[in-house]
Amino acid sequence: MNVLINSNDSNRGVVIKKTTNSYDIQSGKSVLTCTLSTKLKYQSDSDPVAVGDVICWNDAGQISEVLPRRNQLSRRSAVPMPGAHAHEQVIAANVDRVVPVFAAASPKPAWHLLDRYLVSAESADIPGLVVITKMDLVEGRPEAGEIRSVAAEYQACGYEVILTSAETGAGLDDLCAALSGGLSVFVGKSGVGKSSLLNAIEPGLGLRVQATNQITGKGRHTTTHMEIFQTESGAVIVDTPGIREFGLWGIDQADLALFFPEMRPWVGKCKFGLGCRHDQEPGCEIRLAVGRGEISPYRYQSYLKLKDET
Ligand SMILES: Nc1nc2c(ncn2[C@@H]2O[C@H](COP(=O)(O)OP(=O)(O)OP(=O)(O)O)[C@@H](O)[C@H]2O)c(=O)[nH]1
Ligand SMILES: [Mg+2]
Ligand SMILES: [Zn+2]
Repeated sequence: MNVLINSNDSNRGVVIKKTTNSYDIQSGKSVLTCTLSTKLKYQSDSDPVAVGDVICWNDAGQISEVLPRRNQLSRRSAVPMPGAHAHEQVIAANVDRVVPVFAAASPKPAWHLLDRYLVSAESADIPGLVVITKMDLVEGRPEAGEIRSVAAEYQACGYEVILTSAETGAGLDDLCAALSGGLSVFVGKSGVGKSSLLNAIEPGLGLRVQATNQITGKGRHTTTHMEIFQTESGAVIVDTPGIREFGLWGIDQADLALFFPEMRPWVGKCKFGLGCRHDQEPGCEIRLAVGRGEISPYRYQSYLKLKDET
């Protein structure tokens, strides 16, 4: 398994589970629980260790070193109280695939989050794979058509989109195939069905799932920690707790269009070259491409919205 390959040294392993102040480390076939060394704890104001990290531990069973990361999927942390500083929250390290999960219904898809996940993945140079699950809830209804057109829109941008149902098993073979090799991170709002998909792929896992609120369709924040699971089919997947908001972190406004793959070919070709923010500037090739129908107006609006946040 890719992520666990480098874990054979005697005091080196991969973080496979993270709860408050405690980390499970897989090293070879064994798993041990570590805390953070004082040095690491006070090194930064955010947690220096994420699932997927390769770490070394000391004789006291504390993580003493985090090896350099290949990449990391981050978001802007929610600010706990007014006046507090936002910081980078690393969701997972050494990631091969970011998998935004949406429910076709219950909860209603919050599509505005999709471009946030994908832009964050692109900025870390991690491929994205879009999953829309609970398709059984909409088959034969008008919502199914709407979902297929959203799927087509993202496929046109070069993303693989898989429609599934943990209930009927539809799409699970395709999903397993797409997840094979490397570390995949499921991200999405609470209740969209992330843990249910894992259970459907690997029934032995028996992860806790919980019905969404019948009136609001909102999830109940059932999964409360990050954990990596390996499946018989060869997938290694991080199940994450439902995320309410996903703020962009560390993305420069000048680079944002590069993280929309369909806009990338035009970057630098506008009248104002790399100085163009692709908004009201004359001679903007991206806006012209939107006008010609080569870039989706929906994605372009999403770009403008995210630009104002960076
Ligand atoms: N009809 C239907 N229901 C599903 C499907 N997948 C999940 N559910 C239901 O949706 C509810 C929420 O599923 P979970 O797997 O707990 O969702 P989650 O994304 O892990 O939620 P958090 O752990 O809170 O982030 C449960 O009642 C599941 O049974 C599906 O494909 N079809
Ligand atoms: Mg869950
Ligand atoms: Zn431009």
